[in-house]
Amino acid sequence: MDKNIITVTSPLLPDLDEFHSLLQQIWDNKWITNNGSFHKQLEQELADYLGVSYLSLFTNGTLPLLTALQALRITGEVITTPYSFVATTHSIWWNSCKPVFVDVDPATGNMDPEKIEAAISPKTTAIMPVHVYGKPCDTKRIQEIADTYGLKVIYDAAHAFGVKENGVSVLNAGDMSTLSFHATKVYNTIEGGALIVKDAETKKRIDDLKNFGFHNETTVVAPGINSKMDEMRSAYGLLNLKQVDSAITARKSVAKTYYEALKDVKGISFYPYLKETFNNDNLHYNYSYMPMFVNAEEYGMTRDELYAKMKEAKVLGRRYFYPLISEFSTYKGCQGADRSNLPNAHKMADSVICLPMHHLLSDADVNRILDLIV
Ligand code: T4K
Repeated sequence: MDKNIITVTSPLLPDLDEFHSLLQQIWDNKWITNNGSFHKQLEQELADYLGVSYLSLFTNGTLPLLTALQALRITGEVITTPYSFVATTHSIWWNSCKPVFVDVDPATGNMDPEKIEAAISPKTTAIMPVHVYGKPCDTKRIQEIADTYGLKVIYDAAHAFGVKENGVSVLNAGDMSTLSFHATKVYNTIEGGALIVKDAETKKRIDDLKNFGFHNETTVVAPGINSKMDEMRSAYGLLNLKQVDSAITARKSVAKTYYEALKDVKGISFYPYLKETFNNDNLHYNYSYMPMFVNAEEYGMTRDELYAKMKEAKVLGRRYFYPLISEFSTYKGCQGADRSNLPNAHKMADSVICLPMHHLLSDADVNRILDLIV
C-alpha cells in the first residue's frame, strides 16, 4: 500500500518472533482448534483483564450477537438504534425478529432511553443498545425500563473493549454483552469476538451453541452454530493483550492533540464527553474512534466536501455511521425507521467523520491531518 496514505485505523500487531514461538507450540501439539489450550488461556486472561466473570470466545463480533438472541430465545420485536454498524440489526433479522428503531441522544450517539417506552409493543421482548464509539449507554435507566416491562437487554459492546465506569466494566450491564476483535478494533485477534454472560450455566450453554449445540460427544442440545476461535488467533490474541494498554495510551494522546487543535474551530465539534475523558478517574475510556462533527454553515464546507478533500490528500477518514441502518432497503419499512422519528441520528450520520485514530499515528501524521481541517 502507498506509504503516504493515512488510514482510519491500523491493526495492533504482535511481535512476529513471539508469535512464531507460539505457533511452534501449536505445531508441536498438533491441536489447532476446538477449545485448545491457547483458547482456554485467552478466555481466562480476557475475563480477568476486562473484569467480567464469564466470557466465551467467538470467531467474530457478529456471531455472538446472533447467539445471544438465540440463547435468550428472543422473538417478536427488538428495540435498537439506527446509529451503528449493520451487524447489530442484521443479528436481529437473522433471528427472524423485527428491529424497532429509536432515536439517539445527541450528546452521546447512544440510544436515548427516554424514547424506548414509546416503542414498546406487546411483541417487544428485548432491547439491543450499542455503546457507540465505546461510550457507555445509560445502562441504569435502560435496565429500569427493561425490568418494568420484562424485557431482556443485550448490549452490542463491539466498541467498548476495556471501558470501565467507576472501576466496573461496562460489559457487566444487561443480560449479555458482545465484543468484536476485528482487525480494525482497539484490540484484535484478526477476526474474533466474545459473548459475556452472568453465570457458569449460561456460559456452558453458549459454549454448546457455538459448537453446533454439542453438549458432549453424542448429545446435541440445540440447533447451534460453528463459531469457535482457533488456536492461531487465540495465541495472537494473548500477545496483543500484553500491549493493548500502551496502544490505548497512545490513542488517548492522539485524541488530546486533535481536541486541543480543533476545539475552537468554528463549525467543528466533538461529543461533549470527549473532553471529560481526559481527566476523569470514573471513566476508563478506550478512544476506539475519533468522531468529529461538521456544521456546514458554520464551517463553510459540507462534511462530504471535507471528506473528499481529505481523501484527495490521502487521509482516509470514514463516515461511521452513514448511512443510518434504517436507511438500508431491508430496514426502511421497519417500525421507527421513518426519518421524522430519527432526527438526532440523521443529523449525526450526515455530519460525522471519524478521523484516523490508532496507536501508530505520529505527530507528523496528526499535523498533516489537522492542516487539512483547520
Ligand atoms: N457491532 C458493531 C457496533 C460493530 O461496529 C461491528 C463491526 C460489529 C458489531 C461486528 O463485528 P465483526 O463481525 O466485524 O467482528 C469495519 C469492520 O470490518 C467492522 O468490524 C467494524 N464493526 C466496522 C465499524 O468497520 P470496514 O468495512 O469499514 O473496514 P475496512 O476493511 O474498510 O477497514 C477500514 C480501514 O482499516 C482500512 O482503510 C485500513 C485499515 N485496515 C483494515 C484491515 C481489515 C488495516 O490497516 N488492516 C486490515 O487488515 O468495516
